[in-house]
Amino acid sequence: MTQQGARRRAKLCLVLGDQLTHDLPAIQGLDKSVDVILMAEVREEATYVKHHKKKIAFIFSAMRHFAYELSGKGFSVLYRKYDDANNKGCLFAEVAHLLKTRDFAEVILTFPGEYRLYADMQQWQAKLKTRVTIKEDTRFLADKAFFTQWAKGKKQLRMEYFYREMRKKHRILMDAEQPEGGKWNYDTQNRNKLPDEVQVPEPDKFTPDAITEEVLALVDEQFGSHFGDLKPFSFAVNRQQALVVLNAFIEQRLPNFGTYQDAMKQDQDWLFHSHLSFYLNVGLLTPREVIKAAEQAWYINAAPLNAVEGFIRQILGWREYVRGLYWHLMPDYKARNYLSANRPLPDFFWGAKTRLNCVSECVRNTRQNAYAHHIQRLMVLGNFALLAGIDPDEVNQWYLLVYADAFEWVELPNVTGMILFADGGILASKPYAASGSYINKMSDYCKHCHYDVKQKLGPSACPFNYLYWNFLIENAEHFSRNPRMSMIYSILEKKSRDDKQAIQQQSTTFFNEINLLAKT
Ligand code: FAD
Ligand code: DLZ
Ligand code: SF4
Repeated sequence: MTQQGARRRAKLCLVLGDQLTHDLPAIQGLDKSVDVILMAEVREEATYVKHHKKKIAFIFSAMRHFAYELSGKGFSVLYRKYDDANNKGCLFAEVAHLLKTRDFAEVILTFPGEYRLYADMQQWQAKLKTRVTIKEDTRFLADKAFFTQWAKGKKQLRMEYFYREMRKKHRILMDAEQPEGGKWNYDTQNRNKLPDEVQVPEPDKFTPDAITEEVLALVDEQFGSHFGDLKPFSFAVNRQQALVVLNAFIEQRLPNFGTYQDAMKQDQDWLFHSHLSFYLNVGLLTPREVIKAAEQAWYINAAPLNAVEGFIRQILGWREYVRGLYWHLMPDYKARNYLSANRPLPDFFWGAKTRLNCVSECVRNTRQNAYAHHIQRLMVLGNFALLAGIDPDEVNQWYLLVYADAFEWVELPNVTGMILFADGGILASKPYAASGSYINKMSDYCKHCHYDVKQKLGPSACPFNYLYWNFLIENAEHFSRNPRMSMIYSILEKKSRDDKQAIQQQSTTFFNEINLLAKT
């Protein structure tokens, strides 16, 4: 009852699958006695790309657990399951249907994570003939206006400088006006291979409860043609479990996070990474609490500065930066293809056999877990997509659907900007291109490979070796004058014409046979 004694007209609050946070802006200020929260599992969100089965199961199960928690707190929650007979198939239709059946004064939303949905939501008020309010998503530490202000007048938008501003603004790892330890960045200490004798802690696994089991059966039935293994399923699906993962990371993995951040190892899918991106991106954890937990570990001497700074940089720096960049540059950003790359994605990205052991391992990890760690995404799969000149649309679609942490605000800048250089250098000052020797330096993959990483040309040569030089030759017009690439182009200059021709010939043969090789 309002002060006047009359019941005020209800608000309808829509909570999306990646907005599972109790103090979400749209939920704050709701009146439990009148307002209604709607959550809906819908075909449009589950199939606009054919998400990995595990990703759909994770999101649906986390949504259902969150809806129960909201009900337990006294909210009136309407939850539409995917297989409800009345399911309308898309978020707009679910909202429109409710407005027809009940009287609502306003629809309240939190800013979505993808431009396509934001563009759609901007039409809702006119179409629904009801006030629609979209609230800023305050779970991020940099709002869109802050990023725009920072970007204003800058020719280059480098993450490192944004990150320093964020450290100062939020007073993270700061000693008065100086960075703790005297340096902003400790990456030079973070490039070690993982020695055999170092034991990697087992990641936390959660046994599916009745809610998750029901979702697993649903996903098995409805999304059988989607990529990826549904089982075993052991993700955290509620905040309490996500906090267990966070605490275990801080205690068991964070101390080694920095040192082995770039390492890769055969059959080791999780290493010393945090595996928190799933939970951060759907809202079960907030970036603030994760950053604070890591910072605290340094202050109590539970983890070294290279690890803590390196980890915090990923969240306070990269995560906030890519989101800022996304909203600053969309929708044009999505259409970028600076290098005019146009090859189709090879079959082995979908699990067909390949002799490239590093690629095969990273795709296996991705298929089984809907996860791969950063260096696998960047320096194996991403590096291959860059060197092979794969069409950015195809690469973006693949990354968006295969990873359980993938939403366009974070996926697109990492693919278009970081791995493909398709934005022409807005995100990166030079392409992350590398030959087989980088992969050999950071992993043991080459030991298990059909190819020989030491050979540059010939049938046994590691394809990354000749594809790397081929990439530099083919894209000389774009990169030969880049000061950060002058050394590598001077080495290329010294190669004979015959050598360059041989590199190009073997690369052409490789591309011609790319899907045939997969079958042998
Ligand atoms: P950790 O290595 O433990 O890092 C800690 C946290 O830092 C992550 O949980 C994540 O929140 C953040 N982070 C680290 N690197 C980045 C980055 N480059 N951009 C944004 N946040 C970062 N991350 C996603 O969350 N979703 C994606 O769809 C996604 N797509 C990617 C695509 C490509 C091509 C590349 C190169 C990277 C992508 N990343 C993406 C970034 C990064 O690979 C993942 O965040 C990370 O592997 C998740 O595992 P983790 O939680 O164990 O990360
Ligand atoms: C990813 C996803 C999936 C698979 N399914 C749903 C869904 O059924 N209902 C929903 O509200 N959200 C889902 N999501 C998350 C949305 O796609 C996500 O909110 C938007 O892409 C914006 O980031
Ligand atoms: Fe990958 Fe080349 Fe090493 Fe094989 S030899 S694992 S293809 S880098």
